[in-house]
Parts: sequence; structure tokens; C-alpha cells
Amino acid sequence: MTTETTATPNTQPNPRLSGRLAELEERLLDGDRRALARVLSWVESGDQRGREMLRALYPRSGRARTIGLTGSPGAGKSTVTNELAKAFRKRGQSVGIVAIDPSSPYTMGAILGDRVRMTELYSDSDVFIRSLASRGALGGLSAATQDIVHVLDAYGKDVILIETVGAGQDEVDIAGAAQTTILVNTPNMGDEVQTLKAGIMEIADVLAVNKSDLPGANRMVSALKALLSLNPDRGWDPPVVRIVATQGEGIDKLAEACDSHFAELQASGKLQSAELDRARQQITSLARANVLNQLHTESGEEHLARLANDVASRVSDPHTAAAAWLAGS
Ligand SMILES: Nc1nc2c(ncn2[C@@H]2O[C@H](COP(=O)(O)OP(=O)(O)O)[C@@H](O)[C@H]2O)c(=O)[nH]1
Ligand SMILES: [Mg+2]
Repeated sequence: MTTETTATPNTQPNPRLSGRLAELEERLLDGDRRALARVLSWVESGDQRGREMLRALYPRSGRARTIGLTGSPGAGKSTVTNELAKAFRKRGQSVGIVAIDPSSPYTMGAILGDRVRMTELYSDSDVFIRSLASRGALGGLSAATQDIVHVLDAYGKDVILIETVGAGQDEVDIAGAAQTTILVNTPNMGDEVQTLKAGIMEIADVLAVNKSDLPGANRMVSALKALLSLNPDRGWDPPVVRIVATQGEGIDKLAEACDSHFAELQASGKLQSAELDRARQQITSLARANVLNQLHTESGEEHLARLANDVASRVSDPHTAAAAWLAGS
């Protein structure tokens, strides 16, 4: 790993941190990639030191632009992410990438594939890539992703790209955690277009039709525009951009579409309201996870076993038992 030479403006370490953590924070704010990697590992694994670092770093976050990329596996999200990163680098902006691949715990191939393709960016010290695979994080993957984004933001990344798979609610939450969400489509998705209606279309701010070198791209553009016209009342017309990510075609247009969306967020005040929504969502999921953690201790499990007995034998009812479990009595 190399050390970034770009100086970040905030280099005063936080006095609340103890010696070694304060030193680590100073190194991180100085652009040391190894310090960043260590802090991210702690944050991801739920290590107490990660939480302390996050608390110290959090006030320095809030400056990065965040862009989420979602879409079916194989749609080309990693390739698009790669190309977008290059486009932002060309503008002189530093880039952080958070790649989430739910299949990676089972098939390392997917994540290795991504890594190989992203190697091009590894040589660029102003791009930092983090793959997130753990699903066991406190508050779920979505909360963990937010934490990672906040650290990259405090580190000084100008743009943070979040790649996820648009398969489940968790992924929709993650993609929705960015200021701008790109939905990556491909020609010949056939029936999949129908399923797009559910949820995912609502969070898409920019639509990309990737693999436009393949037949059916125009049809896909029309199908998406038709779908969008069913839902016209959102104050923003999501642009549909044809791209060929493997050849870098249309990527500048895609970046410009993201810029337009960001400008609209700023002009309409939605940037702030969405930030409030995200904060509320993360607090809620962390609080929920904390409560569950407190309940599922050894004594909590014993209590639950006794309560289950009472409910099953009709000594108590489920509602009373749940209240008793929560109250610890
Ligand atoms: N023909 C064509 N193939 C592409 C394009 N973009 C990506 N691919 C290929 O599609 C496959 C899946 O890409 P990947 O970025 O890993 O998709 P992800 O699973 O959505 O991240 C790879 O073999 C890419 O080379 C494109 O614009 N045209
Ligand atoms: Mg991928």
C-alpha cells in the first residue's frame, strides 16, 4: 500500500482519543492508507476501537458526495463503478469505493473478479477500495456501510461510490443511503423490467442502460422511460443514459447526470432532508440492534426460556411475556 500525498485540511487529532488511537487518527487524517484500512476493519467488525475512532472522526465527515450503484448481478455495476471512479479522478477528485457483494461469503470468485478488474485503480493512490462482505455487523449491512462511508468521508474522499446488488431490502436501503442512486440496467432484461417496478425504481435517480453494445438497448431505454412516466410526480426526471462500461462509452454523460441530480438536491433543499432521513434510519437500526443484543445475553436467553414455558403452558400470554422480557423482570 502507498501513502497518499494529498494533504487533508483537518489534521488536528481529537483530544478525546487515548495515545495510540489519537496517533492513528492523526495518521489517517494525514492520508495514511494503512491507518485508514485498520480503522475500517475495526468499524466493520464492530470493534470498540472502531466506535471510538468513528466518534472522533464523525464531525469531520459530511463533505463527500455519495453515489450508490445498484442492479442485478452481472449488469456491470463493478465495471461502471470502475469507469466512474476514473471519470471523477480525471476531474481531480479523490474517490472512495465501497463494494458490497452478498454472494462473496459463499463464492469468493465474485469478489476476486471485482478485485482483479479494479486493480487498475489500485495503482492510483487517490482511489481507496473497500470490499464489505460481513452481514453480522451491528445494525445490519446498511448501518455498517454508512459507518464506512463516514470514515472515508472524514479521511477526505471527495466522491464515494457504493456498489451493491439490488436484490433485497437491505440492498435497497444501502443504495438509498447515497445522495444519488444509479440503477444499472442492461438490454434484454425481459421480465426483469416488470420486477423493477417494486421499490427499486423509486430510489433510482439516474438510470444507466449498460451493455448498449448489445442488441436491444433502444428497446430497454424506451421500456425504462415508459416505466418512469407511470411515476411522474417526484420533482426530478431520472435521466436514462446509454453506456458501454467496458469501453468507457457514455461514462462522462453518466457522471454529468449525477451532477445534475446533485445540483437539484441542493437547489430543492432535499440534500438536507435526505441527510436527516439517513441519520434517523441509522440511529433506528443501531438502537434496534443494541436492544436485541442486550436481550440475547446468556441471562436474557434463560429468561426467554422461562417466559416461553409460561406462554406455551398458558400461564402467561405472548404480549405480557414480551413486555416482561424487555423489562428484564
Ligand atoms: N458487452 C458488454 N459487457 C459488459 C459491459 N459492462 C460490463 N460487461 C461485462 O459484464 C460482466 C459483469 O460485469 P460486472 O461489472 O462484474 O457486473 P456486476 O456483477 O454488476 O458488478 C463482465 O464480464 C463485464 O466485462 C458492457 O458495456 N458491454
Ligand atoms: Mg460487482
